[in-house]
Amino acid sequence: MARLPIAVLLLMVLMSVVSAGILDSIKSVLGITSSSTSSAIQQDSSGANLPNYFRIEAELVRMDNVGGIKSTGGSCDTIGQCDPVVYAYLDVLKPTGPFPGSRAVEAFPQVFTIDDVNSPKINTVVSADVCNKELTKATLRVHVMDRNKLFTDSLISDFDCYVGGSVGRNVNDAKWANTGNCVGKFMPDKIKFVFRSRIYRIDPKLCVESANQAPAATTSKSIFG
Ligand SMILES: [Ca+2]
Repeated sequence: MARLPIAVLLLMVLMSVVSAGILDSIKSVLGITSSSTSSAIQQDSSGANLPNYFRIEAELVRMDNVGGIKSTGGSCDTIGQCDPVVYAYLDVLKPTGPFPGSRAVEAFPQVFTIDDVNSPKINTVVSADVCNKELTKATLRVHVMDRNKLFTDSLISDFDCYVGGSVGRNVNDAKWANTGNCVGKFMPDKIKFVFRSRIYRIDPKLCVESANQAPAATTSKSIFG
């Protein structure tokens, strides 16, 4: 007599496991569907029970500015091409907020500079760690100025680049997402910025959250660059 309830119990457990599996499959299908229209970061199910220590890397690939213009639409320079100075950081604190996100523009690190090239290949990687926290979104913030020797630098444009894709289990498992266009804030039809990103789990001992913290605001630059 005692065997029957146990058998029923086992059957119920089995059915609940199967239905949970189906539910997960449905959720996963829905997740894949939504990722095609947004840039939400997709957590891998295999890492769901691992501690939340992540590294995000974003490569600033290139800027396309064939016309050599600045944010106002005018030419960067009367003679020659633009002299881009690129400042950028990965925003994991206020990724959905408006530009410039969690840091003041003055506190963006300079990551690249070149003279007399309107559309430079940049190929520079910036990274940020998320330590012991949920990771759902990240945004690469980019601020590009035209350097001028005699006068103040002029704004070329600002960009928000939405990081998405799957999370690698470790650096070897991490795959670069396809390159994508950032959202330009000025002359978006004429000045474009291309980036790509990858995300992977890291050893908690390697996680350096201070890299995400906004440094103290720097004093304004000399008007004669
Ligand atoms: Ca210039």
